[in-house]
Amino acid sequence: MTSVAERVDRLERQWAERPGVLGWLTTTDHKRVGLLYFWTTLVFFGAGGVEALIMRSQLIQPNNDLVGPETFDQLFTVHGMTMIFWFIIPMTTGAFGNYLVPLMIGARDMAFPRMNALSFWIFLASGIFLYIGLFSGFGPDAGWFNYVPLADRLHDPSRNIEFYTVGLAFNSIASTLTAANLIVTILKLRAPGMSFNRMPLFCFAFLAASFGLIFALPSLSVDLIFLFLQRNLGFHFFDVAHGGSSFLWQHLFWFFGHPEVYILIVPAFGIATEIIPAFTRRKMIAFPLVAIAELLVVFIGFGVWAHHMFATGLPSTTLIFFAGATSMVVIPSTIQVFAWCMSIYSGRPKFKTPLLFIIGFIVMFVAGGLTGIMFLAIPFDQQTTDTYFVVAHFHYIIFGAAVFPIFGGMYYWFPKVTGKLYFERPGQISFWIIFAGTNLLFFPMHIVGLLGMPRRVYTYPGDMGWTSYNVIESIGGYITAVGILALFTNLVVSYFRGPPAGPDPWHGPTLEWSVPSPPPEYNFAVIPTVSSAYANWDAEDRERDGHRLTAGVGTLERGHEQHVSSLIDGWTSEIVDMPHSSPWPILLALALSLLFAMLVITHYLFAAIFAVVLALTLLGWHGKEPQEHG
Ligand code: HEM
Ligand SMILES: [Cu+2]
Repeated sequence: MTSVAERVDRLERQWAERPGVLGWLTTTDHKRVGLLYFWTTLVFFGAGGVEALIMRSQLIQPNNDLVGPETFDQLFTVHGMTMIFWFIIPMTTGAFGNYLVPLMIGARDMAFPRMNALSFWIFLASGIFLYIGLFSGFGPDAGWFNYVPLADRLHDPSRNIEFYTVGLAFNSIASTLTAANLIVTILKLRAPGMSFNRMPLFCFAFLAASFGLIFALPSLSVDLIFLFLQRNLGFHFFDVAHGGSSFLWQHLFWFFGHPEVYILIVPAFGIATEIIPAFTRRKMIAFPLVAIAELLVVFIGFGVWAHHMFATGLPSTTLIFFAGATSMVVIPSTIQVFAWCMSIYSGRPKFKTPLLFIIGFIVMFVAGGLTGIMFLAIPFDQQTTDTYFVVAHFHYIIFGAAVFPIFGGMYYWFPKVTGKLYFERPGQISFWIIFAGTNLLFFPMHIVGLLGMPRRVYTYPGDMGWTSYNVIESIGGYITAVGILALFTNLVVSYFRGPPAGPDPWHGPTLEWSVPSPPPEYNFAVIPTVSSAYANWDAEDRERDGHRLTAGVGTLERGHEQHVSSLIDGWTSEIVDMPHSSPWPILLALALSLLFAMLVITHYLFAAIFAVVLALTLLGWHGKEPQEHG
């Protein structure tokens, strides 16, 4: 009779990866890929934050000359791009999604482990790309939505916009791969018994965001390709003088751009629906409604894009339609706000740091949502579009409804990822500093916007009545920076000095709390069986796992094995052998980076050569993997 210790030992040997740096360069383990995303997106968050603080330092007083207009243009453009494409989306889908989704559904890995690693290396390369552009003075400088004709060759003759088009197209490949991986993993690798109505709300949120990415990114990619062809090969897609239309850029961009803002915040909703039950000791109110609302927000988000074009002269019937469609988004959003609030109110809340960040998120999201509703009034939008009122609105929504849950999630899953507890008191202090700082920073922007201050101005005259608001905003920015530094200092110190956490310090509702902290490479010694969306609270099921492990039922220990489940009911339909760590993902990303680099400098011959190298690498990828383990 094989003992449990022998089974666990066998699993550890089968799932162990190479040691050292080589292990990280060839890893396909979802947890390691998740951590690579986590650390890399934090670096980009830092870069985006520094850009923001330079802008706030420039704007702290009128007629300032800390930076000039061209530099300021690059700062706000790269800041916006970085925060959206290189911080929030890869942090939620790439870091949180990769690390947690397989653990929450009871799987051993993501559906496509090598593709997962590939998505990370492409993401990293695309970010290095963008910052080579910025540091060489060719940073994108026409704003994050890059309108033509401002961004065409005539008005922006240098390479800046090539770093925009090629950089974003490159980044989109990584997001598409991650989204496809999350969708297949959530639909096909769930633990036995995990039917849809027993799947955590976190997974519904990531499923919704992933479908959003799959359907939105093609519109952006087509737009980017059209602009690259117009700027470099004489096409006329957006060139009005030759029958093109600058409206085409805006329609294609916002058909992507508006769903994008929900793709930014819906995963964060998922984080909230994990933290609230854990710290209120009760299940989420209206579970099915919240699950549907998470999917509906993204779905409706595809039908509202022209609300970004209320001041472009579109026919009023069109404007009224899009204003009406936009108002529908309020319904699924409000369902979620009520469910979060009523679950906290009717539970036994413990106001620990993760829950504080979720309460801060609800406050900021509602504040940002209310100004969003104001834009439905078309004349109001036509008055305030391109002013600081808009900048205030989207920072409340994005910083409030995405970054706050991300910070809360960092604190909540810190014990799971590190095996250590963080220091609670400094945690709460970091929350209050960030909460006060962001409101001091972003709230006055509403007022100075209503007073007529346009966005994207690198300076302003002293007699407009805007100065005091800008001073407050900048001080708020510095305080926010101090709060964020306090947060990371606390986590780093806790990593080295924190008390041991054990597998389940919060008695969390989902399966990641049923495995050791940090989780072993094979995740589960025995594939758990599930009978509710709060599987870790189902003590009988967890006890049965122990018996099944002893008996060797569901341990899948014959190789690098993973169960595959039926789509709706989540019953196991087959067992597959998963690929293991591999050099091909990083090699493929390298070949792709060289191809894109040649496109930026429009060296088409070399681009063609690297396209051949890329094809050869793909052939290698589909060949036999070098054997690693007995
Ligand atoms: C850390 C705190 C932050 C500060 C101090 C800050 C500050 C700023 C400032 C001053 C601008 C330029 C406004 C203008 O001149 O038009 C800006 C623009 C922008 N910010 Fe932030 N921001 C912060 C965080 C974020 C985050 C977390 C996001 C997340 C996505 C974000 C997204 C954007 C976008 C999209 C723009 C518009 C860029 C454009 O006009 O093209 N910001 N931000
Ligand atoms: Cu929108």
